[in-house]
Amino acid sequence: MTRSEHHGDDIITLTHPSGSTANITSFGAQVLSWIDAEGRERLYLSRHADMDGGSAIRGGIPVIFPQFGTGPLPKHGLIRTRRWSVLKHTESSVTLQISDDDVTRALWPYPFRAELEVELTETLRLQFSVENTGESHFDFSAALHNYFAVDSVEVASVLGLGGLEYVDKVTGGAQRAESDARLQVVSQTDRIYPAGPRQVSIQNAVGTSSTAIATSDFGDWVVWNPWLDGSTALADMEPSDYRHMLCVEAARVAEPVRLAPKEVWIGAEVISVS
Ligand code: TA6
Repeated sequence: MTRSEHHGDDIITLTHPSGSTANITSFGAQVLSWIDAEGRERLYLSRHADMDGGSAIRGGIPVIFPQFGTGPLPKHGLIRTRRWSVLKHTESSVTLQISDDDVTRALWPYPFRAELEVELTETLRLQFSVENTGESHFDFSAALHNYFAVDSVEVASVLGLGGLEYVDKVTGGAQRAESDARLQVVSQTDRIYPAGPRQVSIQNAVGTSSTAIATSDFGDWVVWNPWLDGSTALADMEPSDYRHMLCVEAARVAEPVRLAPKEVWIGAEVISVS
């Protein structure tokens, strides 16, 4: 069964008069594809991704909540592997929602309601919101784990993180400073940049075009590429595909958010091409 046949009923397609399109699955409310107005795919999706709803989908834009990375909960939290429901759907936008249930409460005892709005204009805009529907506060981390398509990771570079301190997860969490204005990924890379700038971009992402990500809510940035050894170790990724993807993620991980009862937290990102 091919991916599209399997998820045929489940894929929500957004279209825009410019000719751009986006596909979203209700499994994890994950954006799987964004084709720009020039017909170029801007997101990476592994051809070996598990699309059967059994595990996380490798690629697109996984939504991470309430835990980023490893910890007491399943890696990257609870909602990237759950089915969401569609609240609203127009030609160019969709809003999906998910709430706590027996499965989430067995792992994390907090009532919540989360929404993801995906809007296709000249840009792709994602707005993630979380409401605390319980009686006590909770703390959470969150991220939009963007897997961007790059023609070649050796040619692409990340602009906007120069001079910043980062946590280097590849060397066990060492604190380092980014010395170059332009980050060239040349080996396994897994970094958290706390309190980064509003916008970061990938230069020469697809051809000579750049992919830019802007957010004023998330605050932190994560840059990840598994390189050859890391991608070889992943069952759901072609080893050589590390060359064709680069994760640049809008994240809130350095300082978790504390959400009081009835409070809502909103984190949005706008992805554009230039
Ligand atoms: O965002 C980077 C990261 O946390 C890496 O440490 C790497 O493990 C990646 O996410 C992918 O995680 P996954 O659970 O999807 O294999």
